[in-house]
Order: sequence, then C-alpha cells, then structure tokens
Amino acid sequence: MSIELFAFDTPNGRKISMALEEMALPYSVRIVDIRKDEQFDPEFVKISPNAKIPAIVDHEGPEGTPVSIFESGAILLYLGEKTGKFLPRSLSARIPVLEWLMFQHGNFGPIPGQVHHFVRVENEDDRRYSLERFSRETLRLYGVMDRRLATVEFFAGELSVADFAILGWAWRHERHRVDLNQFPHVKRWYHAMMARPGVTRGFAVKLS
Ligand SMILES: N[C@@H](CCC(=O)N[C@@H](CS)C(=O)NCC(=O)O)C(=O)O
Repeated sequence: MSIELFAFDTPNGRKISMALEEMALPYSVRIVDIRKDEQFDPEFVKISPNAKIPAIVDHEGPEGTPVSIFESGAILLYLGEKTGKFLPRSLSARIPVLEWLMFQHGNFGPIPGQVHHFVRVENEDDRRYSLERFSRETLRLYGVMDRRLATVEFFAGELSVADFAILGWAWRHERHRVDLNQFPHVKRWYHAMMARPGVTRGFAVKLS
C-alpha cells in the first residue's frame, strides 16, 4: 500500500503534495477539512497530536512497518531519507538544507500566517498594530531570502526539501501582501520552482 497524505489546500499541505510528486512516490489523499474542524477528529489526532495538517501514514515505513508522521518538516526529512532525493547524504551539504528548513519552520510560516489572520480582522483598531508588525517582519524575511537567492540557485545550493517548504508559503505571497517585484531573486526562484512539472502536479492535486 502507498502513502496516505492527510492534508488540506494550505501552504503546509501543499509542501507535501509537491514533495511526493517531485519524488514520484505513489500516494493517496485524505482531505482533512480544517474549515469544518476535521483536524480535531480523535482518529486524526492519533496521528497528528497537535491537530494540524499535514500528516502522513506510510504503510511501508522503516523495516516494512507502517509509520505515521506529523509536522511538515519531519515529513519532508522522512521522505528525503526514504527516497534519497532532495536531501543530500553528506553532512556538509545537508547543513544548509536543515538551516533553511528550520528558517521556514521558525519564521517563514508563523509570521506570514499572522498576516493572513490579521488582514481579515474587521475592527481597524484591533487590526492595525498586529498587521503592521507582522507585515514588516514578513517583508524582512523576504529580504533575507532575496539576499540568499542572490548567491545560490536554490536555498541550499542544490534543489532540496527546503525549497518545497519555503515554496508552500511563497505561493501565498499575494495573500500576505508581498509584491515579488521587490524581491527579484525570490521572484526568479519562485517562477523556476512553479514551472517544475512535479511542483505543478503537486499544486493541482485536489486537497479541498
Ligand atoms: N508546524 C506545522 C504547522 C501546521 C499548520 O499550522 N497547519 C495548519 C494549516 S496550514 C492547520 O492545520 N490549521 C488548523 C488549525 O490550526 O486548527 C507544520 O509545519 O506541519
């Protein structure tokens, strides 16, 4: 049996559909509709204790034993280990993959995610401070990424799972009100990534 992907049509869900497509792994999708609070279903919480998508069940996990995994970064590293793709074996080449993957998890996700939230707050007084704060920080993060991509083609040099993680969020740049024209190196990388057939398939998979 193949891998089951539990996901919804969000940045964190799309990271994994694009990685599965790029790695040419067979999988089936189990939509977890977070608009209907399906992430709190006790059966789902058994595999994703923080009640968030994405999660996977690999029925042919280590030593042929089924395994479930939550947290998109853990899933990406697992899939990279499993396939030997987009995750270098050598420690020195792996370090930048880990750095940029952790950069995404600690920053470029939690911060633009706050913009997605506060932009919808109707009361101007409630919205102003938080939206300004998180929008400014989001722009700063794009600046960090732009400077990195001025020196390398992909975040870790070679294409890696870190690019999939970051692309999931960059895909929503309009929603967090970022004009990619201000970040030419991010823009170049973004369009190159989005043009990849595997990435295109990953975004086309029905997740809602
Ligand atoms: N750090 C987690 C974040 C997962 C996450 O925030 N998922 C969102 C969708 S993008 C979710 O499930 N939200 C539902 C909720 O917060 O109740 C990961 O990378 O997997």
